[in-house]
Amino acid sequence: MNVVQPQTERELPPALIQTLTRAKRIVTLTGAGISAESGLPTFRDKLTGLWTNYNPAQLATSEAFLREPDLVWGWYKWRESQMLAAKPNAGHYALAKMETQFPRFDLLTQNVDNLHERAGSASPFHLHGELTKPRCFDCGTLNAILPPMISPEPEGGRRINPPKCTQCGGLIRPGVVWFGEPLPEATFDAAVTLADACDVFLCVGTSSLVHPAAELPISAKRNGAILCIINIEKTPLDRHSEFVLRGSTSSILPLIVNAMYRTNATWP
Ligand code: BJW
Ligand code: ZN
Repeated sequence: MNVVQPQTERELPPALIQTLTRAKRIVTLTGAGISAESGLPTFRDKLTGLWTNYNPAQLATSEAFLREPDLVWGWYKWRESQMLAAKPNAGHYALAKMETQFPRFDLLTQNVDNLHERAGSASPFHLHGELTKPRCFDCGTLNAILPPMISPEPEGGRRINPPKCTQCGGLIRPGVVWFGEPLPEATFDAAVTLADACDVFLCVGTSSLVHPAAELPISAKRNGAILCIINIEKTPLDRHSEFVLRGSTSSILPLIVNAMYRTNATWP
């Protein structure tokens, strides 16, 4: 485990840049930390995390939705309004750039905010769904008629009744994966295959506490990948990783891209 806090390109471990440049396949897994500097709260941060003020069991489970659908739908509408107002940051743009420069670069994300796409990433694998894709709780039909909520919502949301499914009358639910629910099967299977075949696995802005996503880097490592963590805090994966870069994704990812491709680009 090699822990560094790089402020400049020169402070990046040369062995990391060499490893990345030589890699045939790179897989990156992102979490809420990459969107934190776009103004979206993470989940578990002690001061600003979403779950400092809200109880996940009350909001991020199907039982909660069935018990109080208006509370849960309203909370997600508030989150959606935050996401629509947010802009991708330099970390998102750096990953989009890597994807265009690197022959085989796959992006797995636990985030539901679509900021990777808005930064130009072509087709990230959405392990925990997408907030912009609500669907029927009962029959799964995608709810295409809902316009995105762009009006600001009060902090924490308000009670809003979810719309009804036009096919079966069931409740429309947020398009995310809640605790106790399986991840989208084809997406997760593809993620496992990619993780197990990559040379380098980057874990970016995730606490690595939520399963089964947290198993992907471990599985990649078991299959011979080099692990690299980018995070402002320690994570349980650090001790398994060859490289631990301590710092914000919006500063470190651009440093890596500039070092790999010998550019001096500035990032929005
Ligand atoms: C920065 C930064 C900056 C900040 N720069 N860094 C095995 C063991 C134990 C438990 C389980 C297990 N297998 C399954 C479970 C149960 C459960 C689970 O994992 N529980 C654990 C919490 C203990 N998992 C599940 O229930 C999953 N389903 C499942 O396993 O189903 C099985 C099944 C099979 C067949 C039939 C039925 C069931 C589903 C998990 C779904 C997770 N959903 C959520 C909510 C999504 C919707 C929403 O947005 O509301 O997904 S939970 C939440 O956590 C969200 C995130 O995607 C996920 C991960 O969080 P993330 O992204 O890592 O955020 P944080 O806040 O934790 O961390 C942010 C990090 O960024 C921190 O490290 C900061 O330091 C860092 N950071 N700013 C760099 N600027
Ligand atoms: Zn339906």
